[in-house]
Amino acid sequence: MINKTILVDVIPPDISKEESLQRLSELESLVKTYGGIVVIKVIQKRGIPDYKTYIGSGKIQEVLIENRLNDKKDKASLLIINNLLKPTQIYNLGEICKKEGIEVWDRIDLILKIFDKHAKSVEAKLQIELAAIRHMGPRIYGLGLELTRQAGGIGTRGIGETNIQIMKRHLKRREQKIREKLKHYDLVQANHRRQRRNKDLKTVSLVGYTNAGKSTLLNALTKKGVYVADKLFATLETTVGQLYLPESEKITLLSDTIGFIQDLPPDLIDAFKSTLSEIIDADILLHVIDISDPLFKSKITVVENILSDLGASNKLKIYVFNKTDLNPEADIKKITNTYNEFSPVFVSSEKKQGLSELILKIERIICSLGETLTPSS
Ligand SMILES: Nc1nc2c(ncn2[C@@H]2O[C@H](COP(=O)(O)OP(=O)(O)OP(=O)(O)O)[C@@H](O)[C@H]2O)c(=O)[nH]1
Ligand SMILES: [Mg+2]
Repeated sequence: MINKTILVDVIPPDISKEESLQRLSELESLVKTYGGIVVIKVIQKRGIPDYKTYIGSGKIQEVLIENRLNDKKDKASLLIINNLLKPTQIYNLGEICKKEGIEVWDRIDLILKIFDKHAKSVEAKLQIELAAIRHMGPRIYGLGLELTRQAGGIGTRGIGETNIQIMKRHLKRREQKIREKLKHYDLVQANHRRQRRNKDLKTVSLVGYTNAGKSTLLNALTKKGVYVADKLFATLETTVGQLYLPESEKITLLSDTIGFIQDLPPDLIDAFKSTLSEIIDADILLHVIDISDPLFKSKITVVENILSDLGASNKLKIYVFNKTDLNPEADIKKITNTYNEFSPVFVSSEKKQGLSELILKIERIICSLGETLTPSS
C-alpha cells in the first residue's frame, strides 16, 4: 500500500542549510524505500523539542491545515518525524493526528518498517521483532502512565491499566523467547568463525553507510551476486564470499552486511548483534564511502561512531572511496592526505575501476598480519 506521507524534521537552529536539506532528502529516500509518497515536507528549527508533542502544537496545526487544503488524492495518512520521540510525545501527537485519519511514526518506526520489508531470513525477522519490542515497549508503558494521569492523577488506577500490564508481560515473554532463539544463530555463526580461524582464513568485512555500494563491491570482487539496489537497507543479512589474492595465490573471506545510518537506534544495533558480529570479528574492515555524496565526511563520522559502539573501532581499516565515476572532480590528493592513516583507495565498483589496487592493499595488510594463509587450490 502506498502511504501519502508528511515529513517533519526538527533540527537545532545552528545546523547549516545544506545539512538540513540533506537530512530531509535522506528521510525522503527512506520513505521512498518503504514505498511511501511525500506530500508535505516541513523543517522546524528549535533548540529544545516540545516536551508534549515534540514539534509544538502550533506547527502541527499548521501542517494539518496544509494537509486539509491538499487535493483528496494528495491527502496524507501518515506523518513521520525524523527524530526519536518519547513515548508520551508520540502518544499525544498520535491523538491529535488520529482525528484527521493520520498515523504518526518516528524515524525509528520507519527504519524498523523498512527492515521488516527487506528481511528474508528467519534470523533477520527475529532480530527485527526484538528491536520492535524494545522500541515499542516503552511506548506502551508510557501510554499506561498517560492514561493513569488522565484518570485523575497518581494513585488512581488508569483506564486499561490491567490490559497494559497483560501486554507488558506478554512482550517480556516474547522478548525472552526471541533471545533464546537468536542464541542458536549466535552459536552457529560462532562455530563458522571458529572453523575459518582453524583453517587460518582471514576475514575482511565491508562496512559503511547504507547505499555506499558495499554489495556492489562484494559482487565486483567475488562471485557472490548479492542483491544491489538504489535503496536504503537493501542488505540485511550477512553474505560471505571468497576473494582471491593473486600475489600470494591465497584466498581470504570477504563479508557484506547491513549498512549504517545516522541515528541507528541502539536497540536495533543490539538486536542485530549476531549479524554484526562478522564485523566485530573481522581482521580488516573495508570502510566503503560514497565519494559522490556531498556529505561523505559526516557519514564517515557516523560509521566510525557506530563501529566504536560495536567495539570495532581499533581494527585495521582501509577507506574505500567508491563511485569515483560519479565524481571525477574529487580532490583525490586532499582526501588521501586527510585519511592517510586508513590507506585510502579510490574505486568504482560499478565500472570495476581501481579494484586491483584495492586487492593489493588488502593482500599487503593480510600478509603483514604475519600468519599463514590457506592456498586457494
Ligand atoms: N555509479 C555508480 N553507482 C554505484 C557504484 N557502486 C554502487 N553503485 C550504486 O549504488 C546503489 C547502492 O549500491 P549497493 O551496493 O546496494 O549499496 P550498499 O552499500 O550495499 O547498500 P545497503 O545494502 O542498502 O546498505 C546501487 O544503485 C548501485 O548500483 C559505483 O561505483 N558507481
Ligand atoms: Mg548492500
